[in-house]
Amino acid sequence: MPAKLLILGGTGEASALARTVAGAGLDAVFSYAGRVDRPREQPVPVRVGGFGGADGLAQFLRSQAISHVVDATHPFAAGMSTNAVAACAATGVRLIALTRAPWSAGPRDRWTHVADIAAAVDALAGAPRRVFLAVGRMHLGAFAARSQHRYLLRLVDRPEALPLQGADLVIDRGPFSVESDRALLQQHRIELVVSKNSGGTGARSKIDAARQLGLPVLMIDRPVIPARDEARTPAQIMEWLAHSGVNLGV
Ligand code: 3Y8
Ligand code: NAP
Repeated sequence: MPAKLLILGGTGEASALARTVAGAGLDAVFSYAGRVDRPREQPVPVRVGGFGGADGLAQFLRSQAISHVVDATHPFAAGMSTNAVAACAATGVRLIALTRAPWSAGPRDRWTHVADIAAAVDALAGAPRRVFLAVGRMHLGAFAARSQHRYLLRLVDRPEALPLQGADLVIDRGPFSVESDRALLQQHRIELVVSKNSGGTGARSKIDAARQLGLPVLMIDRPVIPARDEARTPAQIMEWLAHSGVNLGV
């Protein structure tokens, strides 16, 4: 049976894999959740929107004759990744994750690790500070409980409404640069950076800029995801495909 890949996307690594897969002439479909207005174009066919839970994904795998799933979603996309494990187990479709190692603090980093978004909110008790809340849009509501701070937010799309009053807003999508993030932190006189431990390179510039400026970082650890095979690079994914019988024509 010819190979047909489903790439669960939405990260820089997923886009790099799509370029490799297109270059190898493999039949693939790239999937976005539909979170942002204009997601990046891809060199393979794209579908946008949820599947309808694990059962909906299993149905998609069957109806589209998907032979392999590469879960290249973000480490905080725990719902999608959990559904991928369940749907692939139910259908017997091969699954691997393309995921990046967590960041770890270096000697000059001033990190405080917290377990999740709720723990980050708890950790923001205390005197008012100027906080760069760089966790995106979906969990902003949780931080309304800590309205004593002055927040700088960076979002991909301009929102209709914000759950945080008086926040400063930057509309931008990564990847970002250390120089521009350092300037942003200085311009807004930021005293604390709140970040997900996303790993990879596309979101790390604010962490490097914080280190250069000697700023503390509240680092949110990743959610737990069910066990699955994992790879770190598109090349390892291509090896995995070759080992599972896909003819890469080389
Ligand atoms: C829709 C699709 C590529 C992928 C680029 C990566 C890097 C730039 C850095 C900051 C942190 C944040 C956020 C971030 C980064 C990459 C990558 C990454 C962080 C796009 C994209 C989609 C999304 C969804 C969006 C979330 C939000 C999170 C912004 C595309 C641009 C904060 C995560 O408004 C919303 O609803 C946004 C939602 C999930 C987290 C949140 O809770 O708000 N990403 N980001 C995907 C879909 O529809 O399936 O256009 O590329 C992808 C990228 N965002 O190909 O170059 O690989 O991670 N994305 C975090 O890491 O903390 C920004 O500002 O410093
Ligand atoms: P999530 O909470 O794990 O998933 C919630 C639901 O969104 C899933 O159950 C699924 O709906 C749908 N979904 C998520 N990713 C999808 C995809 N790639 N294709 C089709 N449907 C998808 O996911 P999330 O954290 O909102 O992330 C959404 C997207 O943004 C993903 O592509 C992810 O890679 C990207 N992203 C997320 C973050 C982050 O911080 N969370 C950062 C950067 C990029 P159904 O149950 O209906 O199938």
